[in-house]
Amino acid sequence: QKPHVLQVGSYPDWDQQPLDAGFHMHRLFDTSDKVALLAEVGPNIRGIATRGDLGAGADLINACPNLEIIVVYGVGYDAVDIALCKSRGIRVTNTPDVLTRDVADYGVAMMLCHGRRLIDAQNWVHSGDWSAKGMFPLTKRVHQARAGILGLGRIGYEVARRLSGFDMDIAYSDIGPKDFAKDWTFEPDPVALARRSDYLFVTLAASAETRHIVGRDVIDAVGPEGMIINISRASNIDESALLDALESGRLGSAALDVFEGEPALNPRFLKLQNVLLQPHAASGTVQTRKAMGQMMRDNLTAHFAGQPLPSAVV
Ligand code: 8YV
Repeated sequence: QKPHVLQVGSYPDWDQQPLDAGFHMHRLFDTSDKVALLAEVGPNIRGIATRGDLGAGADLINACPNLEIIVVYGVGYDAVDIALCKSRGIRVTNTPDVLTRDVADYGVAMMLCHGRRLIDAQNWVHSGDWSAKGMFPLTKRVHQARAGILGLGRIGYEVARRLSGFDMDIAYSDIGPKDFAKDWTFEPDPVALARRSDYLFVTLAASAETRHIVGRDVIDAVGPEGMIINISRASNIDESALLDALESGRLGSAALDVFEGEPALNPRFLKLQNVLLQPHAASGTVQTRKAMGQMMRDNLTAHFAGQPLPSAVV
C-alpha cells in the first residue's frame, strides 16, 4: 500500500514520475473542487508535498488528521504553519544549500541588469532608436558602489561574496555581527543600513518577526538614487509603501523576484518603468531544481522507511 501524499503544486516530470511510482499522489492543484478532494482523501493523507512559494496552512493541515510529514520543495518554509506542525508532531523538511548560489547569482544579475538598464538597452536596439536617436542614455556605475545586505544568512553571504568581486563597499544587518564577515561592516539598524546603500538586497528568511521589515522608513532611506533587490519573500517588504515610493520617485528603482499574491501581481507594478519584474525564478536552473526535487523526495522516502530525514526543520 503506497502512502497517500497530497501534492499542493506542480513539479517537473523528473520528480513527478518517481513520486507517482513511490506514493499515491493526490494533486490538489489539478482538481476543480479542492474541498471535495480534501473531504474524500484527507483522512488517508500521511504526507503533504508542497513548494516554498505555496506552503501548507492550517486549513490544509487540519483536513489531514493522520498527517505525519510536510516536505517543502524550496528553502523557505514560512508558508507552512510551523506552530501547528509542532503541536501535532508533524515533521517538516525543506531543501537548503542546493539553491543558495543560484539565488545569489540571480540577485546580482538583477542588480546589474536593472542598474545598467540592459532590458531598456535591448529595446533601444530592437526599436531602431539606436540608429534614430544615437547612443543609449548613460547609466550609473555598479562597481565600487555601496551595497547593503539585509540578512546575512546563506544566500545573503553568497550575494556579499559576489559583490566583493565588484569592489563594492559592503555592509549588512543581522541579529549580530558574523565572525566570517570581518571584511564587511555590521550595521544592526535596517534604516541606517539602507541610508548607506546604493543597492539594498533583501535576503532575510521570512517570518512573523521580519514581516514588513522594509517599510517606508527603510525605503525612504534607500532614497531616489537607490535600488531595492528582493530575492527572499514579498512579506519582508511593505509592498504598498514600496509602490507609493516607486510611483512618487522617493525610491529610485526596485528589482523583485517575489510578490504578494504571486503569480498575480498588484497591477500597479505593471505601469512602472523603474521596476524589474521577475517570476520567482531565482532558483530556477535545471541543476538546482533537480537537486531540490531529489532532496524533497529523499525526505519523503526516508520518513516512510523509518530512516533519519536529510533536511528536517521540525
Ligand atoms: C522555490 C523558493 O523555487 O526556495 C524557496 O523557498 O521560494 C524557491 O527557491 C519555489 O518555492 C518553488 O516553486
